Amino acid sequence: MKIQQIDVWQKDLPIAGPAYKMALQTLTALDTTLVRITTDSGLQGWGEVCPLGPAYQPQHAAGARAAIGEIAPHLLGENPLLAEQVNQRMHQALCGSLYAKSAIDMACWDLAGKAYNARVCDLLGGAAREVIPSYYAIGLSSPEQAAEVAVKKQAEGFRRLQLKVGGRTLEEDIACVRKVAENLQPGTALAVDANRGLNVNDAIQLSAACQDIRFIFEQPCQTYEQCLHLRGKLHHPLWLDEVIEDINSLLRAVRDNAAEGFGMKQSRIGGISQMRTAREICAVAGLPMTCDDSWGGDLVAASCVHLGATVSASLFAGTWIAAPYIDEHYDQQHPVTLTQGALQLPQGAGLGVTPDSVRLGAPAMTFCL
Ligand code: 0XW
Ligand code: MG
Repeated sequence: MKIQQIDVWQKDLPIAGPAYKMALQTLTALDTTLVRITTDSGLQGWGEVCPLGPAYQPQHAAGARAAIGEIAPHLLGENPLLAEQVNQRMHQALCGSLYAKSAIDMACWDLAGKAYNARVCDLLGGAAREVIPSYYAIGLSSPEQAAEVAVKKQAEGFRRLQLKVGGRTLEEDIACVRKVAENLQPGTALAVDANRGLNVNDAIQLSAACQDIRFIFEQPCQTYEQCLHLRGKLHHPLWLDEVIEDINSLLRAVRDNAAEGFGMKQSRIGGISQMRTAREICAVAGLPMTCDDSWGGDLVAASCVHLGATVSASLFAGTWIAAPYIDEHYDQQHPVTLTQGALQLPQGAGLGVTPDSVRLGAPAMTFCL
């Protein structure tokens, strides 16, 4: 099998409802990139990458398309079923830009599923579950608003909530954590996620002020070193997210005993192939993880659900998807949707989601043999 053609689409993803507010970013719309690989056998595989705006991490939508444009000509004629070889060719064509490469990697896994008539989760070792627990991220808001969302989302079936903090006074953060905690049902887990928005002092003080409340403290400070400095000074398990930029940084964090868990975003580390490695590292280290991404539509969502399905129950903390903030589905017949706070594994070969290319319109770029 050979890659015959690579098509690339740009698509706007306006946020349905209020802006998505985190410590260092407020978002009202996202810009996503869809990739379709067509092979000489006629099979097609799809991928997607959607950075969380241009300032969240060293990734941005136009950069993803530019990187894919640099890489694509070097992939024509390659066998997409040889994922490792495709990744090596991508690294030979372009250094870095793992997020952009994740869309190509995803399309190769989608293709492999179609070629072997298997779901991506089955190619990854099999699904430990067919219904994958999700979690809901409560954006920066007042204590009352955050508590209201917490009550509503638990009523919808979510059993893990992530509360955004940071980028405001410590008192506001403490008040929000306490108010949400008062409204947690027994069995609902809480993650307090600063998205790097706290300094070391405030992180220590927030943990101390809320030491009577059970939560995991996710990515409190800007840098790996600042988070490492917190070790032994917090009253809560520390999870890392944004600073885990690739497999090597995950290995370093495990070696340094830097965290009790990880908020993993598949595009940041390079896609499904890399997330499979991250899953194995976390399993060996006995450290829990989420299977998320920064943003994205049905393709990203399906990829995260397939990955989440394969993480062992004792180490799986949930799969977040952006669907609650997106008004449309790429594949009307097989949308990836939330039900009772959980996600149904897409059925069908590969990702189980096939965007309607007619609705997408003309590709922004096409590369062909
Ligand atoms: C909640 N997420 C997985 C979605 C947003 O991209 C932020 C992210 C996080 O946990 O930081
Ligand atoms: Mg996070």
